[in-house]
Amino acid sequence: MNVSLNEKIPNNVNLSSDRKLQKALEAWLPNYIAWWREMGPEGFQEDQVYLRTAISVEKGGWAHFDYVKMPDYRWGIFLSPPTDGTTIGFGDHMGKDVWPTVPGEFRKELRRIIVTQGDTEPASVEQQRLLGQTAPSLYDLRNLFQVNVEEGRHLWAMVYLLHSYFGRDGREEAEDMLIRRSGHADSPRILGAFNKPIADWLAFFCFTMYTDRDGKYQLYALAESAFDPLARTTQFMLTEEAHHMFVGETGLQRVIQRTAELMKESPTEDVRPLGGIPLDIIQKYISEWYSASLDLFGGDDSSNAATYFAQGLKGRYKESSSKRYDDHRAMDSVYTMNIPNPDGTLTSKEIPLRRAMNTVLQDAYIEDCEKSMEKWNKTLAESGLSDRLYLPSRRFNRLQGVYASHNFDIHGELLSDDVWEKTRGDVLPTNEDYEYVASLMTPVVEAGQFANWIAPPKRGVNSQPQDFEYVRFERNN
Ligand code: BYC
Ligand code: FE
Ligand code: FE
Repeated sequence: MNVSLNEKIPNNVNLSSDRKLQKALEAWLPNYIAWWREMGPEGFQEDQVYLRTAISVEKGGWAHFDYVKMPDYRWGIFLSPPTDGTTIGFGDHMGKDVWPTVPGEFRKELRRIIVTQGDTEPASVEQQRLLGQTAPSLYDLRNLFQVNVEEGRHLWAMVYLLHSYFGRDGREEAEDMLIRRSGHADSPRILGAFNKPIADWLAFFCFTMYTDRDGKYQLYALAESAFDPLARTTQFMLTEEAHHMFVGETGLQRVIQRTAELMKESPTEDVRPLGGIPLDIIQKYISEWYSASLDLFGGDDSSNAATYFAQGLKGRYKESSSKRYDDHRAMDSVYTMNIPNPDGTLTSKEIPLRRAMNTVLQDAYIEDCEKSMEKWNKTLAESGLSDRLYLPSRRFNRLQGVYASHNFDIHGELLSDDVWEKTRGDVLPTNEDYEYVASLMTPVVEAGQFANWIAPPKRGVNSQPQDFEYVRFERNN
């Protein structure tokens, strides 16, 4: 597949052959850069960062590492190569050829999915824009910026689809992507978790662990879409996404490891006097971001989800690329779900499988989250501690879906409003918890040094040594 790296917008979609599209995207480019300068990492725009850039889509060969100033990052448009004779793998049109363009009858749904996906990408950059100022090391600072520039590229990926296939409406949607703001009272981002502040690095690791991981599952669900350009765009995004989850999972692992070390050093296992983050605060942050991320799957019983599946727009996790599912029409099956009655008691109900597709995707996500939890608990066990971390019940602290109607505790038991209000500070971070974590967030900018509350990583980026200068400060400090 032909890769053009020297054009204004690097791409492998032969952009120069479509003058009108190229002009439209080149007109959007300066608006994007203006947004990046205003809402991207604050205070680091002139520094040299050791970043990987996508330069091709071949397996293993796409990541190029070098120093770059973030506003000069080569945000490109890359789709995985087409495969001949691909057919639709699920839903009502199964077996027919995939669509190279958007069929008129599915335009509205596809636009909505692409806009919702696209909106999350700049949102996360906005949420993380101040974190550079308190990074626990140059290694972590660089990883933050890597995640940020790649989320910027994911926005490009969705904007390319909007510009190419949705005409004037698409161009307007692309403009709006740069107008909404995370947490803004009048024009917020679309989904809940993308309007929450990410105020400290523990929240950042939870976000990349749990919220980026929702991204992984949503992208997998789109990676086999009947709309082929969407499928191939999301396939390539998934190669970058893997790093975001690495940052989250290993970030939390390093915090937990350091806390375990400090607990062993402390006569009372209290890590506060030693400047560590207590396990119960780590647990509360996990519970907060895990439950907020479960909300991103949408309604548990959803007619939208049924429509998307029927039309072949959105499948399950590795729908037909794995052996997970053998019935790709999902017409006659049911999914059994515990649904709250008006009084909050639960009744087991069967709902048509297609309507439960958000929950089925969420099941795969939860399985994945449990694996990371096991790894972290192994770290605690190996340190000789009996404490364990856990994932709360999927009913806990929900704002979307069937469980949003009542309060459920971490075990999934019903709570009255009164008891919930009295006990929420035991299971979710309090202002004091946030303040304590904030008090530890002093920046560490010497190469090879790490803040006291986090263990160093096992290895450097791209096999670089531990004391590698991942960020070269160019400004006059
Ligand atoms: N907050 O049928 P329903 C990522 C709305 S993350 C606010 O229940 P549906 C990333 C919904 O819009 C992945 N509103 O849900 C991670 C609808 O509103 P309207 C992002 C919510 O449509 C980190 C109503 O509730 N990608 O990439 O089946 C860093 C009822 O809809 C929420 C996608 O999400 C919420 N949490 O499913 C960077 C994929 N949940 O229309 C990036 C594209 C639901 O009635 N999106 N609502 O006003 C979708 O596939 C679906 O829209 C959803 C919702 C899964 C989000
Ligand atoms: Fe992304
Ligand atoms: Fe991501």
